[in-house]
Amino acid sequence: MSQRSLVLLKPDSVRRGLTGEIIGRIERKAGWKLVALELRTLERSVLEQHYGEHVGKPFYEPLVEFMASGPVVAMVVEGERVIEGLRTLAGPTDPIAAAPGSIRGDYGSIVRENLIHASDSEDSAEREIKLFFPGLA
Ligand code: RTP
Ligand code: MG
Repeated sequence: MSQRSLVLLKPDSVRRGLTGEIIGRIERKAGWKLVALELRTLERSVLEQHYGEHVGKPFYEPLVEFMASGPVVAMVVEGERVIEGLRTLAGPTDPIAAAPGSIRGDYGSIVRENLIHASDSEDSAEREIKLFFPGLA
């Protein structure tokens, strides 16, 4: 089942020079490919839509501030079961709970600065791809 997922390499990934390493892991997954990729500093309005489900939570404001603090790499990845696969590759939200071998498990220690976002469902993927790459066929 071929799917598409929206991935953001968060500002900590870009600042720490980890984007090549992370993109490489994604590209090496058999049958997955990049169909869009851009380095972009996100407007608050885009982040408010992207993280709308978290409005009102205590971590919301610092999260939006962090995500706007520098450029991110936004991309769309296409391939077999890519939504579940990218969540597995990323590891759980808390990098300390994430297994070594996962991106968050290998490189993170702070919940907010957990390196990568990947769509969590087909509905989220559709909404997020429209938000970040409205022109993508
Ligand atoms: P994401 O949406 O970024 O892919 O991450 P996720 O699904 O694994 O986690 P989610 O629950 O959607 O939370 C979104 C992002 O908010 C930050 N966060 N901070 N307690 C905290 O300080 C806290 N909880 C969440 C993380 O950056 C998380 O990825
Ligand atoms: Mg999420």
